[in-house]
Amino acid sequence: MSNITFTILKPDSIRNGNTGAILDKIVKSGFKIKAMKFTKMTDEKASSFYSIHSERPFFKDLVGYMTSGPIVAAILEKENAVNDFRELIGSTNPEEAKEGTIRNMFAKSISENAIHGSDSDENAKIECEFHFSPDEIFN
Ligand code: IDP
Ligand code: MG
Repeated sequence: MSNITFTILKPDSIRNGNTGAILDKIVKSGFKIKAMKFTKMTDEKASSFYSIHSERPFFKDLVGYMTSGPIVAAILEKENAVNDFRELIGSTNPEEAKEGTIRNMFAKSISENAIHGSDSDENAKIECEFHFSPDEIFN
C-alpha cells in the first residue's frame, strides 16, 4: 500500500468554490483517483478521525470546522503517494507553505487549511479504510 494516500478537501475548499481547481491540480500532478465521495462528517466521525489530536487546545475547533459543511474524501494512487502528496499540499500553516502548493494557493489559516493528506503509509491505509468500503474503491 505504499502507492496510495488519503485526502480530504476540507469544508472551506468546498465553501470557497475551490473543489474543481484543487482536484484538477491533484490529477495534473499525476495522482489517479481510486475512490471519491462528497459527504459530510458527523461529530463522532471527525472526532475519531482526528483522535490523535484530542488533547490539543484546538481539537474542539478542529472538529467544529471539519463538520461545518460537506467535504470531498478521496483515495489517490501514485508512486511515492504519501510523500509526493504532502509536498503538493504544503505545510500545515499556509503562511509557511511553498509557492504553488495547494495550501499556499487555497488555504486561509493554520486551522482552516483547505486539505488533508495522510502522513504515513500506515495511516493512509487506516484512513482509506475508515472512509471507504472495498466496493467503493476502483482500479
Ligand atoms: P496536517 O494536516 O498538516 O497533517 P496536523 O498537525 O496533523 O497537520 O493537524 C491536523 C489539522 O489540525 C491541521 O490540518 C489543521 O486543520 C489543524 N491544526 C493543526 N495545528 C493547528 C494549530 O496550531 N491551530 C489550529 N488548528 C491546527
Ligand atoms: Mg496530520
